[in-house]
Amino acid sequence: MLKTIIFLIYFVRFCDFCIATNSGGGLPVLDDELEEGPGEPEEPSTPSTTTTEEPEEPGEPTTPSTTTTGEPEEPEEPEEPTTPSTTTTEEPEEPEEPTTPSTTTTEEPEEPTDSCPDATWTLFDRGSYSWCMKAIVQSTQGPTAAQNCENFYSGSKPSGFQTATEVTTMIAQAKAANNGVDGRFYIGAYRNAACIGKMLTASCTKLNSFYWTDGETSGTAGWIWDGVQPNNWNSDQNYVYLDTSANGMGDANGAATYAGVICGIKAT
Ligand SMILES: [Ca+2]
Repeated sequence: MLKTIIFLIYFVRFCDFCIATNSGGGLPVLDDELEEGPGEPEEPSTPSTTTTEEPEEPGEPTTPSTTTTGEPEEPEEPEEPTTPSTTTTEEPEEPEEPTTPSTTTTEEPEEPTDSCPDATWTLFDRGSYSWCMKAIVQSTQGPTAAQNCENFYSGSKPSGFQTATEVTTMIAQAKAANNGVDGRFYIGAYRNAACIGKMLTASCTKLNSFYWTDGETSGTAGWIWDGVQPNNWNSDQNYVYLDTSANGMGDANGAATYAGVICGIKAT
């Protein structure tokens, strides 16, 4: 019975189908059903990302370009230490040259600032020291001249002459001290033992027959002799005088009395 019913239903539907088909009416029912039917579930659209997400084939390991580009680079040589600059900075500064000029200046002997006993003495710069001279007008013989200096000013002695200038200067001073009258003044000189009793010879000359007795004067520049002097008249002239009229010196016997003595002393 059930089968019969199913058959009938099927038949009816089939018949309708046939009718519809035969009448050329198409398949409205079927279409409706098809249209009304639930759409086929859309195929899950394969996400386009799939392709993108497709894991990239792992590329060949990118061999470092350096490898392919060529020979392996040689390891860089260590930079050489920049010796030049180092040398420059480390170069010791040259010591400054000593300023010799100023040093020389300071080492120069100072100009004499010493003074004489008083203004009547004449000051002479002898380089390493200063020397004072004064013409003492007091009649004297040779042997007593030294005592006259000491009596006049303690420590002074008959003076020698370091330079020709000292000679000419003291000639003028002596004459002035003697009121402008020329005269002879004993000085600090005495005949050398080797030349006593001798005239001028090859070994006893104008420059070595006598020596300076004041203990300070040196050299031969002060030996300014007058004319034929020293002539050692009678072979006993061992003293020396300064003659203001002759502008030079002469030797004499110490027994002769003269106008005075030229005294000298170191400036202080
Ligand atoms: Ca003489």
